[in-house]
Amino acid sequence: MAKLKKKIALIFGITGQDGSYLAELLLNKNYIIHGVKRRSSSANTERIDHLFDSVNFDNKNIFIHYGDISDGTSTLNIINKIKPDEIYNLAAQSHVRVSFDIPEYTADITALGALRILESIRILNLKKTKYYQASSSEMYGLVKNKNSLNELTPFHPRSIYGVSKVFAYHTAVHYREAYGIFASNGILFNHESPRRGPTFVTKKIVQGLTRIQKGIQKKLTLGNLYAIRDWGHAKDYAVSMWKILQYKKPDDWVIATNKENTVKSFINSVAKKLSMNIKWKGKGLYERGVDQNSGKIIIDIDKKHFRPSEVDFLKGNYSKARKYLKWKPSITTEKLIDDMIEAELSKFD
Ligand code: NAP
Ligand code: G4F
Repeated sequence: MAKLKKKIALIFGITGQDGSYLAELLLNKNYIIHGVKRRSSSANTERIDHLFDSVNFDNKNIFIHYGDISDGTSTLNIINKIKPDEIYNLAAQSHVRVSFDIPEYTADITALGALRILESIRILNLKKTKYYQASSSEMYGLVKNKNSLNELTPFHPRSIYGVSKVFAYHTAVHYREAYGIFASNGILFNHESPRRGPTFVTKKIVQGLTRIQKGIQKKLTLGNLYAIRDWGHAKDYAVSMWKILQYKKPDDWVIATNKENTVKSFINSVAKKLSMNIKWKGKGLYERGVDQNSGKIIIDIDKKHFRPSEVDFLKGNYSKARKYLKWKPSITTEKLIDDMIEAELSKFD
């Protein structure tokens, strides 16, 4: 019997949270993976180092290339060399708060980076290459009606990160319509994991409270405690990315859990699991979380962590993905928190 040709995937953003889970998934599906890594002064490959372990993964199936999506020539050259079956564009300046400090850079990477990849596919006339765009619930921004958001809800971004993601979203739709490229958007709501970057709120909370419990940190300083988010697990969301590119036609898909939590309720859940009893006092910038066991203030607020314009509410309706992609989240927020706490505690073993 003829051997089936292995599929080739190219992942921009392979060193990030999602890139690492996606690479694991695709290696297990017998893909050949190419990942693009930008140059940095330290290795910055902690999330993918285990993939080169020849016992668990066949390390002949994964290759890393230096590149940067701010550099159109290198992007085109990599795509030309590999001619992948699937391109996953997960690369971005992905921190919303930081996008207020470096708006031009954020737009260059998060918006124009997507354009550079899609232009490369067009110029190289790669008819069979499918493109996945990591779109974001941050595109919804100012939500008027606090119902679950779906593929038809209008966008009103509240940061240059959100504006850039809207550009990249429409660029993918445009290349689909104008040039017939298989370009799909996954509109992913917040997803977290033990591999989440340390300045995103869930990881900051889990890491901070764990360290406070272990006596190596005194206080956790946060911003807006009342934003509502729909938090899923990155491992589940990597599966959705792959399913989106296996669907019979390119399309746009909301991926979410359809559950809502405030930042404060997330803190309370983490604290409870760590057997910490936090009592809340004060309001606004003077709100404090007091540890009932020690009587000490362990959480306070600093206005530097607020954004000039906030996204107050995000909850996603993933019915379309459930119906057509047969995708649904398998990991609850509670289990996500357990996973994140376990990973933090294991650092003390
Ligand atoms: P992440 O951990 O911040 O990873 C971003 C990746 O992009 C990293 O590998 C990063 O490389 C790479 N990157 C940044 N600038 C680059 C450049 N100029 N050229 C090439 N690569 C570059 O983000 P994530 O949470 O995995 O998210 C993946 C994607 O989904 C992002 O596009 C994000 O905006 C989007 N998204 C995320 C969520 C979420 O809740 N996590 C929700 C919706 C959409 P370094 O490792 O060198 O920094
Ligand atoms: O964890 P966050 O920084 O995530 P945010 O802004 O929702 O963005 C994440 O999800 C998007 C999907 O909707 C992605 F596209 C994006 O790439 C990123 O992964 O903040 C969550 C909420 C915000 O309302 C923020 O104001 O937590 C609030 N918050 C309160 N204190 C804080 C803090 N956020 C951070 N990062 N740090 C704080 O101290």
